[in-house]
Amino acid sequence: MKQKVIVYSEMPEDLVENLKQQFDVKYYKNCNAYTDLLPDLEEAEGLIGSGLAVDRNLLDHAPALKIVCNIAVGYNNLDIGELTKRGVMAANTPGVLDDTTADTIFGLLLAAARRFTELDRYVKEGKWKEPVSEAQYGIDVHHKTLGIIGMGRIGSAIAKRAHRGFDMKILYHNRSRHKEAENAFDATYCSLDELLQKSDFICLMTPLTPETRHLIGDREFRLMKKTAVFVNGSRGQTVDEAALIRALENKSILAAGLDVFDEEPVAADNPLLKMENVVTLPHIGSATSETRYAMAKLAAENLTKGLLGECPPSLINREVLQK
Ligand code: 8YV
Repeated sequence: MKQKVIVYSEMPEDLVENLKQQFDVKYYKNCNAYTDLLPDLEEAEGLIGSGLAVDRNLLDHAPALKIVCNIAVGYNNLDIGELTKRGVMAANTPGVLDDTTADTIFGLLLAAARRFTELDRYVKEGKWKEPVSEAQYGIDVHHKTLGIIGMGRIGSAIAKRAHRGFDMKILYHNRSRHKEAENAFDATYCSLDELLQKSDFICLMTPLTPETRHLIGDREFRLMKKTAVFVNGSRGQTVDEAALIRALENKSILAAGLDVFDEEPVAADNPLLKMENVVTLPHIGSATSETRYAMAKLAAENLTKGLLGECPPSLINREVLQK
């Protein structure tokens, strides 16, 4: 009998077909909570998709589960401790989205500095009646200082663009030193406070963990330059959003570029949506056809290998193999 697999997010049809050849696939294109999956959860050995909270509640209903595959690099939706305790493998999709996500984040940075979205509205609303003046000027990006919080794969891809393309000076803060980025992009390691004080642009790229929740709040915004542009490409909860709103209202920073929010989709009455100096995106870091396909393919490979008794290429909790 084929092993039962639940696909809980939309996935390219050819990849679903491949999975169907090997497994008994239950495809839920729209799933908001694990309770939607209850008809199949009891017997499921594999779970693949993005964003579903895989916690104790779900796991209590999934006693046969062997592997959970995120179609995402971030895995704050997975309770890794609980999965490992129960001997369930967890996998994500690192690497394949680095360049695409770095492009998005650098685009946000440029858009916020040069006021692209605000001035796009200005043109479309018929307000462009004469040559632009100081009122429409932005600030330069090239030759400025970029602070990257979280120098992982995506952070490094941002550093590469900034250093090689825009002649920027790179500061970074990370759990550990990143010698490759130091050598390749002349990146300088510094404390979080020093980075916040010295950077013209700040990109927050750290994964969401208990340690990074609300990493940036009132105190941190106060440390930033009044001319700083803050970009969040990690998770909404790494920032105290109320503090960000205060910082923008009090003009203690210049502008922000946000791909992620505390609540997603963002509520229509969120004050950030009314601010001209905030560029907002609907969490599209990795959202290109090519990259989303590559992520789904890697996740499917993780799933297949895991269920066939091989080591998934991007297994997160290697400890389960020792059990
Ligand atoms: C999306 C992401 O969360 O990979 C991640 O961690 O942030 C994004 O790519 C996800 O893949 C789609 O919902």
